[in-house]
Amino acid sequence: MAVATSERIAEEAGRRSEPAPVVLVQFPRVWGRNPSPFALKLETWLRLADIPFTIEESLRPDRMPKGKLPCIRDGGRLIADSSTIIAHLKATRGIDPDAGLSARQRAEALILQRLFEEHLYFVVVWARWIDPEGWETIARDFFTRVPAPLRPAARTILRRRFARMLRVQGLGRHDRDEILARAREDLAALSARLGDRPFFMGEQLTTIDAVAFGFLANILLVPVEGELKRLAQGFANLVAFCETMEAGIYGEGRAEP
Ligand SMILES: N[C@@H](CCC(=O)N[C@@H](CS)C(=O)NCC(=O)O)C(=O)O
Repeated sequence: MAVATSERIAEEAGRRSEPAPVVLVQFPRVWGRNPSPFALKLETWLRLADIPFTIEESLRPDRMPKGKLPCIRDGGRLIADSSTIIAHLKATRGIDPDAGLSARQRAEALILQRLFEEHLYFVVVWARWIDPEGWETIARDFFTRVPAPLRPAARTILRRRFARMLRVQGLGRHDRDEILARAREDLAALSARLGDRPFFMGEQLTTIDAVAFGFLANILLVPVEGELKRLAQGFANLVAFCETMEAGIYGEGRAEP
């Protein structure tokens, strides 16, 4: 019967049709990779989950649902927050790199994620925007899209904004040595947790490795010189982890979106 046949064809086509690629909305890359640890985390996760995506560059986090980047556009929806986005993609694409983890490993991954996102992140912000050595690079490289006459004002406004943010968050109330001591503790804990295994959960590449790469690559693989980078370089396994991730996920032969 003609109708039944065309219905069957439509049904079959529907089953086969892939969802449109996700659009990753993020700040433009600087130094060849995303300078936002959260955006680099998400881009790394999309690559490790093998989810097709395209990139839309934005300098307007204020136009996003939560006033921050990254976001994604997926089937007409604009979704904010790297972790919310990963949960959404796991649910809608049926892809979960963490499926093999035990309840205890999931708990450990969450604790590690909080260390990266709720503490080390602020150390990175301090090392870039406040510490004079890092600020030199940021002042030079982060404002190239701002018209030259506006650059000095843009630098002052943004640097003040980050100083205020760090004060409200709390890290900015410590002196340089105290901040660096805390950074050293974070890095030592991460290094001890990674040990001699290739990935944070062992042999298996999971979401926490995308989180870790987003942050560690933004310390170790970027030209922001300073004590934070020198401290991190003292942990050979963290350096090796970054190099393995970089080669495996972004290396030669991996297509750019
Ligand atoms: N929880 C968010 C954090 C994102 C975030 O902090 N993004 C920063 C850049 S690293 C941002 O957009 N800041 C812009 C602003 O605060 O105006 C996530 O996981 O995506």
